[in-house]
Amino acid sequence: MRSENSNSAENKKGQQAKGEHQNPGAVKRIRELRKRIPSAEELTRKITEGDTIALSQAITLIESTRQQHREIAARIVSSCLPYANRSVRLGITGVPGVGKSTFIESFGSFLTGKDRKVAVLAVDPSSSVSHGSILGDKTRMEELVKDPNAFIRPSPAGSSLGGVARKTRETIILCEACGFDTVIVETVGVGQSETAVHGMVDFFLLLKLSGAGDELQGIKRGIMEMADGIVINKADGDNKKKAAQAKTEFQRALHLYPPKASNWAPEVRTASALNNEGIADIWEMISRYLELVQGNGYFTANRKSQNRQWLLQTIDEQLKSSFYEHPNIKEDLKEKLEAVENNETSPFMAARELLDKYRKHQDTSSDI
Ligand SMILES: Nc1nc2c(ncn2[C@@H]2O[C@H](COP(=O)(O)OP(=O)(O)OP(=O)(O)O)[C@@H](O)[C@H]2O)c(=O)[nH]1
Ligand SMILES: [Mg+2]
Repeated sequence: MRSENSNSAENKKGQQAKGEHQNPGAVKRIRELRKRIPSAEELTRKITEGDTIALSQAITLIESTRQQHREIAARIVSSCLPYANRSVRLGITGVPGVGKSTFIESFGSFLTGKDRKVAVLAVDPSSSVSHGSILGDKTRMEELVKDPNAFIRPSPAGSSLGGVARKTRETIILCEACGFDTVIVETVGVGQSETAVHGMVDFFLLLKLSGAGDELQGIKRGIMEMADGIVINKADGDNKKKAAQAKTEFQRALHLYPPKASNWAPEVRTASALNNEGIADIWEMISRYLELVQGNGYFTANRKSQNRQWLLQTIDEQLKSSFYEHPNIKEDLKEKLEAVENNETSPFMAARELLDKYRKHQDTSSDI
């Protein structure tokens, strides 16, 4: 991985710092230079030339909470759009410990071995404090982290899944514009994040373990329905036989689901991410899927529909935050919540009054 810790940038800073003691005039210039954010045009140009340091810088702008940064980021994403979309986007999910990181290490290395350029991103709002498990376990992605054809970025921080998903979607566009033709988006298989990731990828892969006994118990129906492929991981040693049984069970269960709009019948595979077994077989399955959906038009239709969803979700998110973060609303909302608690007003009336007030503020501010 070339870009996350920009050593060369650190070195430059170090060199600049030495110069600071020699010339007070230079100090100011250097400080200003440090503060200077490259322009949207400069970053876009560098990204489209395959510069992963510029890619990292732009992603940092996407993730920034500062309005000024977000504006630049929005311009970069827009101008990168024409260069994006020429990739395969894969979602990978599974419960903690199933072997996602180990799998991505094997699978990612397999793909870079096939001359593909692989970006690994994550959607994991729960881990925003620890900054994502994806890089917490660098040891599990030892090879991929060093691979010049791989780019790994931990999950962006954020309190809302919507915010995290938006940042990851924008990051996908930038990675593609930078020349990454395979984007892997990882998410832990708990909560709503799978749905968010499913909504931004072409192929959704579910990693499973062969447990003791009933494999299908405890698996959320929704996730099974979303999966285009299921991999029973850790099919090694004593586990091999159980994994083969689980494969049969899952394959049978998948037949019970209604056919997918893509016309693809999801398949089950066994693998050992740790021993690098079954990896080529999984890529073969994904390649066949891509061939099918690129041929029948689903690939494009699905991406179009995802873009529409992206727009609608963005509007949802922005409307909500503009309302809840409005200084005039915040106080009133507190009062109304209390009034509603005490049955002094109905939630419907309270909502109407708050929304009316919000609209009035919007009208007056747009008049200015
Ligand atoms: N035997 C065996 N162990 C594996 C395999 N894949 C992963 N493991 C082990 O399972 C443990 C968890 O693997 P991870 O790759 O960290 O799992 P993860 O899904 O990324 O876990 P989280 O990041 O916590 O969500 C590690 O000790 C791995 O070495 C496999 O194919 N076979
Ligand atoms: Mg992991």
